[in-house]
Amino acid sequence: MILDDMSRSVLVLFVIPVLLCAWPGAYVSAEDGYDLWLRYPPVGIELRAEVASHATAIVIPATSAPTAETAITELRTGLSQMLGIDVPTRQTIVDGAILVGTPDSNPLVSGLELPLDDLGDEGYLIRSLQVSGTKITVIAAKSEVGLVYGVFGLLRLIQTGQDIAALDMVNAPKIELRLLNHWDNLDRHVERGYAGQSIWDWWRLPGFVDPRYTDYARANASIGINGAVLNNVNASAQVLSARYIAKAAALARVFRPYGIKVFLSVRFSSPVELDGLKTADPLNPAVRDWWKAKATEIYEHIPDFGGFLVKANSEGQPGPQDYGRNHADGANMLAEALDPHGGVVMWRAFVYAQDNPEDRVKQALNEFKPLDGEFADNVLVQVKNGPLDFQPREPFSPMFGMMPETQLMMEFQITQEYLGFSTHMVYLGELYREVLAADTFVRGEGSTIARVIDGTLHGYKRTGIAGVANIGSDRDWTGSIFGQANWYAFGRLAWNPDLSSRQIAGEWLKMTFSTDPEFVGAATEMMMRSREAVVDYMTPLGLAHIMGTGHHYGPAPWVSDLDRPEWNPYYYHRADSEGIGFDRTSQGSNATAQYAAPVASRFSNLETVPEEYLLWFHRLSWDFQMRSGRTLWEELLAHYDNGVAEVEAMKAAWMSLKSYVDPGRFKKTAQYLDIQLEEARWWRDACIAYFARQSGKSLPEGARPPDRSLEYYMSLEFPYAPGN
Ligand code: GCW
Repeated sequence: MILDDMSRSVLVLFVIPVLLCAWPGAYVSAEDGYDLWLRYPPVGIELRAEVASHATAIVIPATSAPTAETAITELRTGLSQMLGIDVPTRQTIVDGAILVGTPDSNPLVSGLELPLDDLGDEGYLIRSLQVSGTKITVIAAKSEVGLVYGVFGLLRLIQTGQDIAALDMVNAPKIELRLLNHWDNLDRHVERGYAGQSIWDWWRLPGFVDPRYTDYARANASIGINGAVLNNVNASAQVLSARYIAKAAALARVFRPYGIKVFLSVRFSSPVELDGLKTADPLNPAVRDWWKAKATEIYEHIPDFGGFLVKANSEGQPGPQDYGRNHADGANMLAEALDPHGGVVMWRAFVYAQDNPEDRVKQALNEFKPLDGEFADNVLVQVKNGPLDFQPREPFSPMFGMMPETQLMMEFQITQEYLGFSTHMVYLGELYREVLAADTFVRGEGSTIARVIDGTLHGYKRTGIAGVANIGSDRDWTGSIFGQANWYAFGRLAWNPDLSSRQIAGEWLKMTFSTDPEFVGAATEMMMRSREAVVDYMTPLGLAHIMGTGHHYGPAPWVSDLDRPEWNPYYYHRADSEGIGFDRTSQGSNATAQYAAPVASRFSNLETVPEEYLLWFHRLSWDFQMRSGRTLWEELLAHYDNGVAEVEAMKAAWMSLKSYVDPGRFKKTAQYLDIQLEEARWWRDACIAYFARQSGKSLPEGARPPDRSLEYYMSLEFPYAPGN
């Protein structure tokens, strides 16, 4: 049958969607997770007419700049798919139209005299209005990228089934730099990546521009992410060669209309490695000139280049200390090169040294505190959320709040290096919120981490937050369906660190699967308990860093023979017949003294320390009486058991939701939960077997003994674990 264009559009836009909606068991195409939270399934029949009456047309000027064009295309795509009609664009207002524009680009918008002053460069306003008797919805912003965010904001309301008849909202990001950090190497291996290879096909760039880059940009823009550091912080100097700058420029061209800037991780010794300079000493004039020329070269190709991320004098990376200089000398030299072009330097604070006998968790603040106030205005110091390294749970890093003269930005990890890789369901919205809501007390009560990093506590001019990406070449982007929720939650919290993690989980579920309240309720519960579950079956009561050496997969609390003391799990728990835990009170390493007095005293005092941090700060006998009345040994077991039971409950919850989820995504998640359950049991059994041996304690009455011997668990090896 040959269809003319008209009939074809009728079929595609009206008939097929209607048929599909009338047949509940059908899916538009096999779902494989590629579409993330931007699937735009047809709006339920009961809401469709209502939504359609507020989306009769999109009103835009005759010509628009590329970023506004992005906003319009996204709005049209989303609405047309959800409503099953082709929503037209036009230049004049009609009843039920959506007017999209900035006052500068559209007189219809400026004529409305909307209160846009407080929206900043990226915020938006959405309002339902009557204009001379015609009802319209306006999406307005001062800048075009604000329109992109506004469009995704309106689409989200529709996707999550909210009423759009009487809208009046303003929304602006609280943090300026909202970035993904890709730990992607130029050979496409992703350090700590569990979702396949790097999505950057470096070799074929810039000639071949994979359409996937556009989808990446769309997904990020839809949650407010506005920058991407393309390459690993363990950086190759090559990324600054002319060849690679051209490749990065090709990506920047794709991202630009979505408001996303490109950043690069740079290797401090690049002048030596790329151009044979004798030194990379930051105070050497030839070195300074080299970086200035390099910055100029980059900006010629990428005029809106964001800046550099630097890991220096950390885990073997070169840095200013190789030349007797300090972190500020290094950062400021790069900052000087970028400043004329508007770029920033993000200098990482993840430093600790093998030859430093000091407690590892104290080293970063010790090293950076004397430099407070020394960093240039376009430098941000990027701090991991905890003082150790992305554990299932850590207390917040004491750097937050303690360096008021330095612009600190947050580094979260989205990829699950220490949390079971992509096969464990762990909703990190909970972890992020726990950190952001933590109170540093540095300026009295309410001095939360969120207020440190949004700049309000210390009056920062520049603010930022970064998430180490969990994205790779897998079809579903993150190696698992529920891993997408962590990317989503990171973006939403980067935009507004005060959002509730429960609300974000609900939003994501509705957009990703179904708006059915039964589904959303049960699946939200499952996600919300998943983070505590992983803490319980891996590192309860403040334990940390007891994962397998190198790959960090599975339990290995017994490791105690590595050269670097602080790489040994034993360093962190010190379990023996006397007790367990790391004494960080004034009797021990005194790490507690790095926090503001009220926090220090809360953590130091056994009466007040939160039990979830108990063994992080205290070393206690196995018979120590816990608040539950159990001994510490019994309590530890109870947590391990609870972790396993929680995964069992998560699995059961998921199985009960089968009718709401398409077969592909359902089955994948179910299989992953089986893996998670098996591994939760492995974690429990291996840790219990080991701690029983160290303590000399037998298992309490009724406790299930480990399935295998400790020797068996200790003998396991994982030579091909990914991400290593
Ligand atoms: O978490 C550790 C990882 C390293 C990583 C390092 C860092 C990129 O095990 O793989 O290196 O932290 O954050 O620099």
